[in-house]
Amino acid sequence: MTAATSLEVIDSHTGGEPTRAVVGGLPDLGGGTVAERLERMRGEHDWVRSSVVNEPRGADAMVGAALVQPSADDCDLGVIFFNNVGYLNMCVHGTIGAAVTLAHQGKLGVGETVNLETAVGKVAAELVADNTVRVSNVLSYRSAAGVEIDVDGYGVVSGDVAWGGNWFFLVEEHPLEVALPNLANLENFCEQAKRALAREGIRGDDGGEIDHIEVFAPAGHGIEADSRNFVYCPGGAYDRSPCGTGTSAKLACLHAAGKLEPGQRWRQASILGSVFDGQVSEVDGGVIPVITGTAFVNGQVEILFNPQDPFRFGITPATIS
Ligand code: PYC
Repeated sequence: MTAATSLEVIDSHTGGEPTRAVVGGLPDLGGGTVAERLERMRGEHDWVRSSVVNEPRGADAMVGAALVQPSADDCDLGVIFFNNVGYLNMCVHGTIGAAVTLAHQGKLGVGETVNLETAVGKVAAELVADNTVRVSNVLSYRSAAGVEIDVDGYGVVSGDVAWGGNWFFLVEEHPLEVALPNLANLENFCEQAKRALAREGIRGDDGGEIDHIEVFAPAGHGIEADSRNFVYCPGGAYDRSPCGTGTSAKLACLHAAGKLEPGQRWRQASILGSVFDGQVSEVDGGVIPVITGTAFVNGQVEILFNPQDPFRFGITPATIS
């Protein structure tokens, strides 16, 4: 492990969901694509992830965004996303957070766009107004419709499998109230659904684990939106935002079902009532979702590593086993 001195981070939240951008102090992750450097970070420098997002400094819902040099000529920056248990392919709320972080640093002005290399392709983030960012995401598509799984405690449930930069299982019909007071039941349902997918060998069509579960309800509560969701993330935290990759997966499913025209607006509310505005354009093999959301920088921290602190690299299962 590289001797850690300090890491510079800037905190933001996108519709209530935190992003901690690492803007200085990263160890040398070597060359290659962002996907290759993500694997190097996972294999050799996972202490960065656990120090930044795990307790005692972080929280389960926090997503990290390590800003690195891009390898692609048409990108301005690279970004590696991570969470409390591992690495994310892509994260739209984190991209929105990264863009307002760049604005806070004076590196992105209103009307300007930053092209970002992620582990799964190029995305573009335009600062359309102070704190408002429009993200053009990776190609998204529905890979299977009406997939039935047997969820412990709930019986047979049908949902769609879709890619929006991460793999999602999207459930419209379920017995749950999609509201914060029902959090424990929502989490239990989603965890059981995730286990059922694994048990029944249902994966994304590239063999990837379906590690995000998304359930929907009418927006309700006086919220101006087309739908409200609850998104259960790998690691057991729920997304406080409407989840941009999850919204992308939803848009891809709506489009595939003939329920969303190119350019038609879809407003996706989160369990907290924060809203992402989405629309798609058609491309070969699916759609390019464009998601607009709002984020605020709310902290700037230097992470310190006292050699006498047993939890300086964050609390992980390895710390306590
Ligand atoms: O906004 O794409 C997203 C996201 C993924 C996981 C948490 N947020």
